Amino acid sequence: MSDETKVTQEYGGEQIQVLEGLEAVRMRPGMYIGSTSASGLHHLVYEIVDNSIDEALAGYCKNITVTINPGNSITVTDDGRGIPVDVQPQTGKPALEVVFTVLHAGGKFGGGGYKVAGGLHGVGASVVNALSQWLRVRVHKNGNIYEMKFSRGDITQPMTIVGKTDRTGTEVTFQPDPEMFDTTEYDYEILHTRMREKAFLTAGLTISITDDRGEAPIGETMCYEGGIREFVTFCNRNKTPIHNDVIYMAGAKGDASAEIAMQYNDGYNEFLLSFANEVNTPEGGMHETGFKTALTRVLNNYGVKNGIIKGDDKVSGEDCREGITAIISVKLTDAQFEGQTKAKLGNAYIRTLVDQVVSDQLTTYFEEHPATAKIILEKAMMANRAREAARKARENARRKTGLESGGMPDKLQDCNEKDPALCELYIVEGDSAAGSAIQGRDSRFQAILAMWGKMLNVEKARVDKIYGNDKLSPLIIAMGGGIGEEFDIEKLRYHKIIIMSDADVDGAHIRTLLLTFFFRYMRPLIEHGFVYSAVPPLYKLTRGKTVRVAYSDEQRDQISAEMRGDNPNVKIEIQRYKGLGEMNKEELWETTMDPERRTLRRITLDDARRADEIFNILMGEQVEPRKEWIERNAKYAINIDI
Ligand code: TSJ
Repeated sequence: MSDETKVTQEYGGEQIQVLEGLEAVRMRPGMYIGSTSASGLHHLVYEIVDNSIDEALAGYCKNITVTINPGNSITVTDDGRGIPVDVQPQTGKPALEVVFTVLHAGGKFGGGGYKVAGGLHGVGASVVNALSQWLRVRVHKNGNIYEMKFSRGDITQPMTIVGKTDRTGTEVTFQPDPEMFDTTEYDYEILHTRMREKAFLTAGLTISITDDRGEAPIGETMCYEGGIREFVTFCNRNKTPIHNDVIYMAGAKGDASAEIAMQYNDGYNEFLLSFANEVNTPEGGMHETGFKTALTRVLNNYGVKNGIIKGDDKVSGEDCREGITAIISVKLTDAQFEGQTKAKLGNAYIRTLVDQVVSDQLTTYFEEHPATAKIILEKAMMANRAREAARKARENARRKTGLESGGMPDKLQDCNEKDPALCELYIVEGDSAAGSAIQGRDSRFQAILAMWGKMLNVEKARVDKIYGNDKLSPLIIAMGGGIGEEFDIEKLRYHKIIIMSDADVDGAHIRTLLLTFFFRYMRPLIEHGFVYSAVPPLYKLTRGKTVRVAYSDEQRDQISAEMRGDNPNVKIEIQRYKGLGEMNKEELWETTMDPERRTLRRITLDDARRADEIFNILMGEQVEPRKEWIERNAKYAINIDI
């Protein structure tokens, strides 16, 4: 297909789509899968699996398998009806071929339409095909096994019958193209977590995931008859619930439906996960707003009506969500995803639907379960009192220390520039690295905050304790935007917050803690893309007077070959940096801090959520999940004092 190929095709009799060649995908892969980093690589799997899940939602598929094969190819199978193979009158080609070779205009990230359950199938298949070194599809249908093969989107084997079968279903195997991705190594944990999420969201569907790359296969078969109720139980698995039941609410209006499951634990964090058409909406939107408003209203109404809340002692939204674990899942045919990352649901009528469902059913639930209602309300009132006391204490502390007038912590070496958009805050672990960073930085716009020692266990702390914590309060004061519901991005003093820590166990520890802290108490910071991880080099290569650095093993080998040139016997000295502290100030500036030469990795909400999850497991009260996690992740295990 040439670059100019543009075909117009009728879809479902009404939806006109402009179709273009798959070259567009290889030209700008980020437009179609978000990025070419690990996240984009994993996205390929979701695009394929989503098709099988649509088949399950349409009622035709009960089992899905996902396998990571040796060499990092992926196989997805289902027992659905099988992709149609008949020749389409409009194109003169088998539907199967069209699914894999024709791009539907504007991918998910290009602002195009969104597929709905039972609607447009195969939307992502051509994108995955274009970005695969090779891809093979087999369809079991009409008693035959149909097979077709591709390479980088081009057909290498037209549709062929390769055998007989007595079942129906689809099987796709693809090898991501190394020319297109920064990395082609799949992370089992990431896929496992995502598939588990999909299994929770589609009650009764069985999804198996297997990693066949190691000596022995690992994997899990997941099926949850209880759907999102079981999802809540799972999320609370290393917490202590304060009431037995998971509260479940559901309702529908027209084509739209909403389901909510929730349960409170004895902690202080809010854990809310929301989905629209089984797609996670980390930035929330109308469904979350509807839930929050209704929850606050129901609790206050119940409290006033039953004499638990007296006078003006109303509880706030944040009070009502202390210690809550809630899953909100909505389905709708015209989902509008908003925000830069299309992570926020915009349809206003969904707010009304969720609000109504929660108002009616939670009120009824409380009337039928007064003991549970009392426990929940008392928790919210306790949160309210603590917050009030904390606010007073904070005001006093501010007056005493003169923080109001802009006093900055000792541990901060600030920059001269005052415009937050130009300012960077490096959070540096350890004394010696902080020393080099202070000397090596460009003090016009780079500030350094040194952090060390074990941080507070945020899991067990309420907002008031966090302000009082001697490790975190310098950070909060230096950043200037406050925390929790008070967090104000306008007051932030730096628009780049850069975590600079070693690539070792302690570095991973501090990164996990900081990301968890940002995720819980300054989430908009991550949503705005203000948080980064510095990427220090791993190796220093020296040949005579020439010095270069490498950030990975592959790069080390490549640079060493370049430096050697045609001269096989020349000595190239390779030194492994053990930590930031080993670099002198010039090296640190040149490799890690100079905006012209450094690499920064932007932290996504997904990264932060994963940190939060690891944190929960490592700091939680339950021993089993921690043991399991450490066993599974032995090679990256974070050595933490627990
Ligand atoms: F992504 C993909 F297209 F490659 C893909 C699609 C991959 C995998 C693993 C499965 C699927 C897929 C597609 N599973 N099931 C289906 N079903 C259909 O495409 C289908 C089947 C029958 C009918 C019908 O109206 O008879 C309609 C459709 C859309």
